[in-house]
Amino acid sequence: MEIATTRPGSGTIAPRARLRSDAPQQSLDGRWRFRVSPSLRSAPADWRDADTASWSTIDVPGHWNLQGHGSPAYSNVQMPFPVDPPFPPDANPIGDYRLDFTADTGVLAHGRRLLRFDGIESAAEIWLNDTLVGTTRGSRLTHEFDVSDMLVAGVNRLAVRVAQFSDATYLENQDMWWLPGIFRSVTLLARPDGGVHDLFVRADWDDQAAEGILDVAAEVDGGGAARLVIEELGVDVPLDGSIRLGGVEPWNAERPRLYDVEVRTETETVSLKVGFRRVEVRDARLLVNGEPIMLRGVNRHEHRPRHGRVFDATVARDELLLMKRHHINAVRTSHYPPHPDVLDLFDELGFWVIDECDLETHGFEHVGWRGNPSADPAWRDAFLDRIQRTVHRDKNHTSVIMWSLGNESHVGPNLEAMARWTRSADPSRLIHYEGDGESRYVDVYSRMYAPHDEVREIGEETLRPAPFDATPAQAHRLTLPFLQCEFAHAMGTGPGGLQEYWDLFEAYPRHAGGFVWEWIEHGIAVDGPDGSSRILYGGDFGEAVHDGNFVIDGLVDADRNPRPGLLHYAAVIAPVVIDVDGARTTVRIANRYDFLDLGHVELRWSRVVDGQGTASGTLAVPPCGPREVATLELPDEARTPASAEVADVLTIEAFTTVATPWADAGHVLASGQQVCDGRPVMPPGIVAEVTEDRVGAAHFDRVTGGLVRLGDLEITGPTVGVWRAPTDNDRDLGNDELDLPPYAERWRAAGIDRMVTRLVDLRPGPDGVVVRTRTGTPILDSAIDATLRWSAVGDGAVRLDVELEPNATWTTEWARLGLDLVLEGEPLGADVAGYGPMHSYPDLRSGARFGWWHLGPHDLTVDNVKPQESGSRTGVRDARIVTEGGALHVSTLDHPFALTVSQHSRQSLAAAAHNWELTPEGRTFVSIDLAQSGVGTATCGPGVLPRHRLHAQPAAISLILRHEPTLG
Ligand code: IPT
Repeated sequence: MEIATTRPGSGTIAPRARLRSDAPQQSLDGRWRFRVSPSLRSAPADWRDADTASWSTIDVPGHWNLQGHGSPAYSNVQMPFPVDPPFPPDANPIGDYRLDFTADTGVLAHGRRLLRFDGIESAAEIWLNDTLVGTTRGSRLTHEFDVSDMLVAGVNRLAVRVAQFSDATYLENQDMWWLPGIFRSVTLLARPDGGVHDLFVRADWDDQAAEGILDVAAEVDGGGAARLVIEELGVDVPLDGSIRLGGVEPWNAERPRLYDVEVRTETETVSLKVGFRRVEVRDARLLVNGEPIMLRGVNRHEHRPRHGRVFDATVARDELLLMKRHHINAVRTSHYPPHPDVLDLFDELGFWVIDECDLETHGFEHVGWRGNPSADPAWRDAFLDRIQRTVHRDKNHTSVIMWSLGNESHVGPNLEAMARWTRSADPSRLIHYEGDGESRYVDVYSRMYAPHDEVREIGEETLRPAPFDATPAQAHRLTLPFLQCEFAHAMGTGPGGLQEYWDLFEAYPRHAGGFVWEWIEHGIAVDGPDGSSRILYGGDFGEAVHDGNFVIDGLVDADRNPRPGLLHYAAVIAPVVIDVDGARTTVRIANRYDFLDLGHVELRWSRVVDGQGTASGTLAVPPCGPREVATLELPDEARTPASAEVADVLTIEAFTTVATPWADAGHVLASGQQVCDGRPVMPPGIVAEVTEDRVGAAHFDRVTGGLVRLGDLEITGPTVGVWRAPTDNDRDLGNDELDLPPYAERWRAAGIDRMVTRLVDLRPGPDGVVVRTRTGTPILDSAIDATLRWSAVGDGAVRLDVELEPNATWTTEWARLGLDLVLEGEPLGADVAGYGPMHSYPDLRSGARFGWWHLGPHDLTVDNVKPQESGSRTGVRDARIVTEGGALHVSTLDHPFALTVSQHSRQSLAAAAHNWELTPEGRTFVSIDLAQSGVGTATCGPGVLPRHRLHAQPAAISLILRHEPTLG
């Protein structure tokens, strides 16, 4: 087997469209015989005819290292073996696959038969009945072979030898698990004489004439004639050139109107679903059907925690429905064409798609791009073969608006050759490649992780006259729309700064949106010793080279449960924006659909005072076309003053009045609020017993000055805290502050993770106790002075007035400024009047609404695969925290606070590498934060924006605390 060439695979027929046909076909998926050898040299020579009785069996499609043969390995940019192209390492698992099968009579009835492989990682040699069929390169690309002369009636023997690594690995260094094997389907196809071998359907839309233009180029075996049939439109004509169709509707991602089209020859009928649409660039804007569009996108990898990249139709459909429910309208198929059926779903459900070629030579970055295949003529055919397979397979899909040449492959003539070929083969779509640094041979200006300021500058530059000394390349770029093919790295707690990006995308006509990196976390699930499922990441399988948890960076977890980041993103990209004026007189509705009016939307308003609904109603939305704004009067009941203690909240929700394939009618698209802070009522004052260690219900430790008990609830603290358990983003650099270490390191160096408190004094007075402390960092002289005035109020409650004052020596920004309390018993939940239900931080809060939220024990924090800070609720005015030991009620008398209630201490979170390493601590860790830093998206992209950073500053708050009895 040859696995160190620079060439494409061999023996295949020319790539062609994926067609749904009535010709017979036979799936060869199922249980195959399988054996793995540690290297090519040690792999037995007799593999094609050896007795397989001693071999094991394996699922095809599947990855062998997820089926008990070896283990998965994860690396991002780094190559897992020496960069020595085109050679793979000697230690290179070789999988031998064997299947004896009887061909169906239907398949045998036709003279021509093809054998199709939809995906084999990374290189295969295929034999049928001891005859070499051919070889494959391009793991996520379809290869078809003509086996007409090899297939026999009776038993056929198919033998496939697969190398985990090969020359192809240098072109497939995507950021994902190395998962070898035949992981997509294997199919035998009968090809009728005179059948439809290939089709290229171009369904254009003429916006001026409001007509579709259908151009179908067919390659009929034997050159015979074909008919074009569109029953719905009464079309039944000989297939010949293009036809204009009046009375059709265009396709767009918001209204994905498809027509059933058939192409019939005497011997075969192929059926397609076709949508009419035109993609173009005009005045540096991205237009579809003449209208500018906004890509509200995600990068989608194919991943399932126990099956890797093996497709499952139900999972894929559910996942796209989940995207639609969260307003995602665009997918970049990072970084390879997905399973072919996913394209059908994109067409049907409505997504703008950047279909990306299976190409990434990122590993060469580590050697300064020395020897990069993109620039080496020896690899040229391999590059062209990859894009040709991509374009041909998917060329009939309406949803595909751009072809992407690949990801992170630097520069070189081979990429330019791909672009040239693509442009000539399919001028109806745009070409994308982020790595074309000057946008010379692409149709869109694409960047990844450009910081906000740069996004603003890129938007500005098309609003000014082009500089007189612009080079031709610069002048060309100024005519292009801008998108971020990757932005907002959804790793851990984050991504912060989404709203700030989106405001810029909306502000500049050139901007066409972007794609969050990434949709899904690629955790691999295994059974732990106790039988429960554990999610693993890079390094957990003993890899010598790996990139740790960098593969856990999704808006949904590996099982596709939404992370808070998805909920915030959904609010940022919501198709309707609702603003209520402060006086509650009017509400302003902005339609952010690109094509739909708001005829399918109604508004529901509701008024909640201190948690009790007081009035509600619905409002019809006046006519409001795409990108238009409407203003509505609010009814009197929405605004009459009420006396609230906590808050008086008016919420307006936009909901759908019709069902869609992804949501029932009543689906909430957006909400807006107007929150009036209440006037807290002080419990009646009492004369409480005050001693050095007691103020009413509060019992103090005379040594520390902290609480030991509130009523019957054991409680310690408050201590002053400015640290958080570093998030993934805190541990990383951020592309805007390369001269500073990551926050986690700065915090560690400043010692804020180990602050020490000294009691300055504890003085009983006539109505309470004043405790003064100084909390300082070890090693250094930075400190925060706290004055805590405790007084007893009625109903067993205590009042706490806090003043915090940092000294002048602080140089480190803080994660937060708060009061930390530890309660006895594991947390059981919390009732919170504040912003929720999901967690929020200053730069990650678009989806949070003020409400009276009940949080169960699992809602309090986020079960991140790698533990870190999470779970803050901002704008809290009142909260009841319930633990096994009792309940603590906290409410503010002035400013709202941010509340974090955790089952684990920050030290435990920071020390654990996986969520399953954490053990119950028997306590509940509560933080009442007076200020917080944002979270940023520094794992890739900008860190915390200056306006969301927290510099040392004084703060004060007045709180009421009380122990409340719990039932049972
Ligand atoms: C960027 C990659 O394109 C993507 O595949 C992924 O690795 C992402 O980063 C990080 O998760 S490349 C990066 C060096 C900007």
